[in-house]
Amino acid sequence: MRLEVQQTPIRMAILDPMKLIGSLTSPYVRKVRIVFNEKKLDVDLELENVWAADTKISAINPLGKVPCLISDDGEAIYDSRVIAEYADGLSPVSRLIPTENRERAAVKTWEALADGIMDAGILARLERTLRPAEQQSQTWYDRQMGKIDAALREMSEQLGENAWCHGNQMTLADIAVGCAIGYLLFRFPEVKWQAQYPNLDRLYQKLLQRPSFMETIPPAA
Ligand code: GSF
Repeated sequence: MRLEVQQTPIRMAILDPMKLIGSLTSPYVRKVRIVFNEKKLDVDLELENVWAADTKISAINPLGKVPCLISDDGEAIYDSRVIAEYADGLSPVSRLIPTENRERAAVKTWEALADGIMDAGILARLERTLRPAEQQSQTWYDRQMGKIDAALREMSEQLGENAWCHGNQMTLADIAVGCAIGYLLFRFPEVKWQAQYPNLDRLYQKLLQRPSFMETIPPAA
């Protein structure tokens, strides 16, 4: 009997490595860099100044914002919440978002709250840095700072004496919260959240023990 050896052609897709477009000062970029690090996934960071006149960011993200991930198939993935979820699904290592629907929503609500601090902080900062002095609105600035105060209070209440924001291990909730309060330290040192909310400070100090957080502290200046 003749043995037929079936030859199946081996097809290998040539994929480029994933690339993350971002800056070292953006808290959203920090969040996704930490996610990649915790997931033990390699991603090259390509620095882009979205405020520079010659930025090419809108060629890949029409919203002109970072972070933007170029996946290995060459497609753009944004924004930071989508990138974080995508990265979490790439590997089973260190699950950061629970699969169970209600728990997933809880972790993503933490993320929305933390991102909301970044959103408000950035709006408040742009009001002071980009807008000419005579056009600046104190009411608008105070409105954004009020959101930051309310979100910090909520985070502190929700965290209470728990070790982590959700469940009994680190999740995307803790990463997002860490990036939001780290951003306040960086851009709004006058907001005294550490003294006001010692439990948030305890969480932040614990997160700083991790290389993923240590290595992504925004550069001074
Ligand atoms: C926000 C990204 C963002 O505002 C996300 O990725 O989660 N919802 C988005 N990025 C800022 C950089 S930063 O201040 O962190 C950005 O790219 N701004 C440029 C612009 O034109 O708004």
